[in-house]
Amino acid sequence: MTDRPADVAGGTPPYTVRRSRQQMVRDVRRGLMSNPKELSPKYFYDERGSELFEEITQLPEYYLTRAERALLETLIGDIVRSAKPCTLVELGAGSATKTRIILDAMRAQGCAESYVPIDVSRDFLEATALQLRAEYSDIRIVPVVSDITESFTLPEMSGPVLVVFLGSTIGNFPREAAIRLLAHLARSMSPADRFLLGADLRKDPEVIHRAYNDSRGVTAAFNLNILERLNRELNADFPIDAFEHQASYSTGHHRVEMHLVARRPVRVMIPEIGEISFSEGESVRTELSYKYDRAAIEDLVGQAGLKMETWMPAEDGSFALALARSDS
Ligand code: SAH
Ligand code: AVI
Repeated sequence: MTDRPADVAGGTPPYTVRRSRQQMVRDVRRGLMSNPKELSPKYFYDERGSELFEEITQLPEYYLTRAERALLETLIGDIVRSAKPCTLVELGAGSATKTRIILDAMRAQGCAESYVPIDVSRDFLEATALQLRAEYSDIRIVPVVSDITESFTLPEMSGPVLVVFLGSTIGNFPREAAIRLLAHLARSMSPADRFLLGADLRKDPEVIHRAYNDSRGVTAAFNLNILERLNRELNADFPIDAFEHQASYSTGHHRVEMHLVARRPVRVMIPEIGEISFSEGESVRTELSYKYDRAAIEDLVGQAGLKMETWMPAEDGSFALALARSDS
């Protein structure tokens, strides 16, 4: 990779923790004071939220993770043989569970020097890095704590680099933000680097609906945890039982829209922000999750200055991997 962006990611913990808290106060103030109210999905992922997401990935209704894992297991050998990466960079790495499939394939191919997981969830990322260092003592594990919507610095790495963005996390960013993020990435890629994207595909709306409304209520707990996090970290006093999880699929927008809806009129105090009122039935939008087809992904990567080389859909059409390179 070349021409790396200038801002420093990570930094010394006390400074970045303070800075990210201030950022959180600013984001929450702006989101809860706007009409309609919203909160950024990046605030789902404190330690509890990251654990709940891991639980979601194992739910029978949440097909995304299983579908992507199956694709990786089948296709990663060919991808690694053609891209010949020595470094793996992963955006929104989380627990990096599927990443092991890629690291194993790189090792088998004979070059697996470094793994750079990037995630906004500091504690979870550090735990992931620790675990991976134990499992892959021969690979340099260099975690970067950063919001991928902002510019971030990558450590010195030997190329070629394979950048992966799995789990269809791209879908949690509206089109313009997704293009900006990918364009930023594209500018830092050398001709030999490759980008591998996991994307959830458009399908029977009922199947998508069930994936975001599971029978065990784990997705509801994941959604509500964002309010619990505001109580824990900002000393807010959200009465959690006054809010209800809602997720619906919009076929027009090709996206799941996830909300927390007030069951009754609620007044909440957030000391650094002030009082926020919710009328009965008023909602906070917490997440969008876009679903794609080949043309939509080709357009997205194209707009970002990348060129799609290979489109790899699952046989049942549930999920796809797309391999792209820089178009310059
Ligand atoms: N890649 C994993 C995890 C997906 S969950 C998988 O495929 O299963 C989404 C991950 O993206 C979480 O770990 C979350 O902390 C991270 N994330 C969400 N928004 C982010 C942002 N703006 N910047 C960096 N990481 C982000
Ligand atoms: C991380 N991301 C791709 C998940 C999704 O499916 O949009 C987050 C999630 N939200 C509800 N369930 C899972």
